[in-house]
Amino acid sequence: MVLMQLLWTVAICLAVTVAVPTQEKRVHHHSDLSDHVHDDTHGYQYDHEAFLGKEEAKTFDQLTTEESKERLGKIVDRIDTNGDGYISHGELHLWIKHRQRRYIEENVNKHWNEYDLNKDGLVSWEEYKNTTYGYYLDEEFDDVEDKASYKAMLVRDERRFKGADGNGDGIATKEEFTAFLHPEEYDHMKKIVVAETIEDIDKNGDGLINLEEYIGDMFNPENEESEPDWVQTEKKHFEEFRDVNKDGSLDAAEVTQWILPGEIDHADNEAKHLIHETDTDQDERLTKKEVLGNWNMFVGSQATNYGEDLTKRHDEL
Ligand SMILES: *[C@@H]1O[C@H](CO)[C@@H](O)[C@H](O)[C@H]1NC(C)=O
Ligand SMILES: [Ca+2]
Ligand SMILES: [Ca+2]
Repeated sequence: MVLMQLLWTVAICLAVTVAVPTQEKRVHHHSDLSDHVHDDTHGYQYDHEAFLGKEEAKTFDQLTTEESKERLGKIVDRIDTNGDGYISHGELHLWIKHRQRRYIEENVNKHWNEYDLNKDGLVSWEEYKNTTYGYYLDEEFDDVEDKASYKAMLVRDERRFKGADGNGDGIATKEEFTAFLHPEEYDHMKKIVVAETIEDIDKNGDGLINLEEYIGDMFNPENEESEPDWVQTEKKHFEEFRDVNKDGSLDAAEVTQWILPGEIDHADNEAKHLIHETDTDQDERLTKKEVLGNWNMFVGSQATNYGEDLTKRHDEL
């Protein structure tokens, strides 16, 4: 009995976890502050990467507790830009935002040299095209179906590249290339992100997403498979929330609201979180003493890593 119930629970959980990502996969969030799950009961890696940036967090992981605390103290002075001896929410928010920005930059830098073939510090459309599609567009690449889909992707990439390339000279600066790779971070690229999504889902080519197309993007019934409950929920969702003007289809404005919702500000949330966990006298700002008193939430060290390993091992049992 108990086992059956357990199996059922697992089955239901699986159904839910399968359902949510299909619908969610279209939604573009700002990149998160860390790839780690934010769960402080399992260690502070998320907080460390948010507070320090990914690379810097790794450096701290090699330090002793004393070194780590000492460097943290210096960082506190840097965050306190108005020098009043307190870290306000505004100061911490700005600091984390700058770290986040660096995270995106690091991501672009990782690929930059592959694309910048002639090493002139710029990436032309042709350089990008050759690097990404060179092989597939080659005469000898004769998988016709794949070739067609690569060609379609090429057309899409070219439009996105042109959108990111502000002055239209076919050559991207690093900033422009960042907009190309991370369009959801840039207001002027949002139209293109929406257009790409509509093209993916719009099967009859009218430039709108009707209910059938919307569901078809998430659910492909196999044979006689009966419709799962979450599909009903999604249909309701479409009618009640997504199709704001109730004309039966989603236009660009409605798709924008869906896939680029009023943004979650991860940096703001993280600043609030760190202050909430650290502010012992509850005056809503942090002194250096408070930060150092809760140092292992902000930065790592060899000592905290050891602790996290123990937690992991415990979980696996
Ligand atoms: C891209 O590839 C073509 C064909 O191989 C070549 O002629 C052209 O010079 C390449 N362009 C760049 C910028 O590498
Ligand atoms: Ca349509
Ligand atoms: Ca305080």
